Amino acid sequence: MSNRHLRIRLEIIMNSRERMKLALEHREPDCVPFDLGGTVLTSIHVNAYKNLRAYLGLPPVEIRVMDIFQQIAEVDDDVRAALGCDARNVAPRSSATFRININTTDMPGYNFFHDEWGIGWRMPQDGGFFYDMFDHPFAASTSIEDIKRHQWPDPVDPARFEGLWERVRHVADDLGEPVIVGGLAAGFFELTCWTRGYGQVYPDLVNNLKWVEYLMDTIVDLKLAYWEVVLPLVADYADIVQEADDLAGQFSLLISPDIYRKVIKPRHKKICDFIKARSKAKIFYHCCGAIREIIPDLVESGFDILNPVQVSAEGMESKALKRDFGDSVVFWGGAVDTQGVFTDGTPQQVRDEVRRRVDDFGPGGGFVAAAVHNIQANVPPQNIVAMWETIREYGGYGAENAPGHRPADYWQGYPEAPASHVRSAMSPDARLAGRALTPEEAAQFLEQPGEVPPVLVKLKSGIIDGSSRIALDAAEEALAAGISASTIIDDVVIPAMQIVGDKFECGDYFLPEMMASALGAQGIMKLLRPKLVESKVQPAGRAVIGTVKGDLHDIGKNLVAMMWAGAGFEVIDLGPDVAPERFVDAIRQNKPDIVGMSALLTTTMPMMDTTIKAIESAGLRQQVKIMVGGAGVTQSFVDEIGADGYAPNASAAVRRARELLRS
Ligand code: B1M
Repeated sequence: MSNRHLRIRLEIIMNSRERMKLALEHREPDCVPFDLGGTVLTSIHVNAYKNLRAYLGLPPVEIRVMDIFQQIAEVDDDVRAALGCDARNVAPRSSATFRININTTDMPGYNFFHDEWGIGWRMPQDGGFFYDMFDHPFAASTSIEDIKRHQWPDPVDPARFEGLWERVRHVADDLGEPVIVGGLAAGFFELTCWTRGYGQVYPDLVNNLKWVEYLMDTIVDLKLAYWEVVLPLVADYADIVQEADDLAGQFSLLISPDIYRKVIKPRHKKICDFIKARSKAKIFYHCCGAIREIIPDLVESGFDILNPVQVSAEGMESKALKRDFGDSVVFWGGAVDTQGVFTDGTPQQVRDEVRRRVDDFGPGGGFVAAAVHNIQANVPPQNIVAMWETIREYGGYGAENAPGHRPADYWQGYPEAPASHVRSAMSPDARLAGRALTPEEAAQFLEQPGEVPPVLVKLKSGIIDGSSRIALDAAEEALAAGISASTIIDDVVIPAMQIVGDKFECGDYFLPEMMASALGAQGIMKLLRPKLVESKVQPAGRAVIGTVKGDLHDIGKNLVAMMWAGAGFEVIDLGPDVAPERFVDAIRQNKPDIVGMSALLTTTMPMMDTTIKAIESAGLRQQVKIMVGGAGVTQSFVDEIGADGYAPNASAAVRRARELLRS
């Protein structure tokens, strides 16, 4: 296809900066602004970009990488011109005191480096798509002194700002494009997760709050120092400034609204107030997943723009979002989700989807059209062009047929989402997390008739409220009092984790509470395992689990592993990024009853299929049940790849594993 053939039915009458400014003020410009490559969160993977260029009939070029971690491309001017991209990133440069040194020899199979925050990143040499984190400077720290001693990046190193003013002036005055000023790395909560490790931060929010707040404040201070220098420098040229944190998953927030309001929101507000006191720029905030419940809080914090508007996540239905929050936030993204038809649908399906989103988000302005998150490596170019054409075709304002004025004749049975289609906020029960249960509450949770030894009450409440130290002490006390390991597990640990799982499933518990409880249960299982072996008690089953090759998302996999351990399974956790041959080796070595695989990316889900085939080829398929899960995994996918089972969450994973082992 040649770029001459791209169809634009629209009369373009504004430049990109004028168009964007109106849209950000919730007014209708000539057409919906379109963003590809304007931020490191609305760009395109280098592989997809290469394909797109070829499809547009543009000559091959050496592709510049905009962000090494995500392997996304710098969108070249010829593509920008062909598609009429309306946003351009003017990111500060990296500090002169730091240079990325990619080591290609010292970690077999990987290229790796440490960034200026001390975080280690690696990418598989064989077909890797991304650099993934593997090393966190505070992974083992508990002391505030460690945070003080750490070699933090210099946020105001003049090298970062060299030539910045000239660049913003050029973008605004010469190119007539809006100026988006990038922040200092990721958001403060995200950087907290990256420097500490996701597995630690969430339980920290329950039982190590002072330490983790100190870490957060250290990072917030670095961010403020950065904005203090950059904002006066770019002055009124800055139209948009960028911040980002991931606070939600596919079905709910990762942390409770309560923790958001108490711990994160005051810091978000501090950053936004600081920026707004120095600039008229709108604040762009990236947060994936199901964030509906805290959108009013984000607005109160001072964010003006929400991205990526993950319309496939729970409660993120476009029409209802626009209806409920369209006056107070700009939606930047949401045009089509890489989790769905964008990747595996036909161009016509993409067109239908995009038109529907343009019709939902477009009326009255307040919408910048972009795909949900960076366009992933496996999105076909014809679908990208179908998205773009539809935005251009249906995104024109002013005409009779503009968004909000045409009949919805193309979409039958379009659901009218209720105002609050999300998991509930924490019920009063959940507030038990963070304090010990009263004896009455604990006895109620034990659901056991008759007298319960107080030490077991203490143990059970310790697990449920995430106080791992109390729980472990109680387990030791119970053993010393002659209570058997199997009684402790069967009567206390498993029922306690069942309650924790139920609370997670029904939305009373979020990741911090769940992980704190699960860590407690894991510690107890470690303590009890030798006793079980001594008394020849068999575990409920043996499980091998891992996140598949190329995929780093391990929060959900860790939860499943912890819940399995809490349910009495012996769990061999292979970690994230596990190649098929490692699964095969682990089966040979450990002879598990069940193999669990997790994948969160549409680009890595096919690796589950590859892994199952490798297990089959090794002649091991009949020996194990295979269970899979992850945000995008559905029952039909499970059937397609021939897995034995699937569970939508960690609690269901326990039930399903038991069923599979019975079958
Ligand atoms: Co990423 N990410 N991410 N990410 N990330 C998603 C998955 C995404 C949906 C966001 C989006 O589009 N808005 C998107 C994927 C889109 C797609 O596939 N088309 C995405 C992307 C694109 C990416 C990158 C490519 C980044 C990029 O281009 N910008 C990059 C890829 C890195 C890599 O994997 N190689 C990336 C990186 C990251 C972070 C490092 C920043 C971080 C991961 C940290 C970590 O795990 N250590 C991250 C996060 C946090 C997310 C979101 C926001 C949250 C995921 C999560 O932890 N959820 C996610 C948004 C979303 O999910 N909508 C997103 C909480 C967790 C408890 O849920 O993992 O679903 P989940 O697990 C559940 C169930 O699924 C189930 O039980 C769990 C507990 O209830 N389950 C199982 C899981 N495994 C199971 C196994 C079972 C049974 C049940 O049996 C064995």
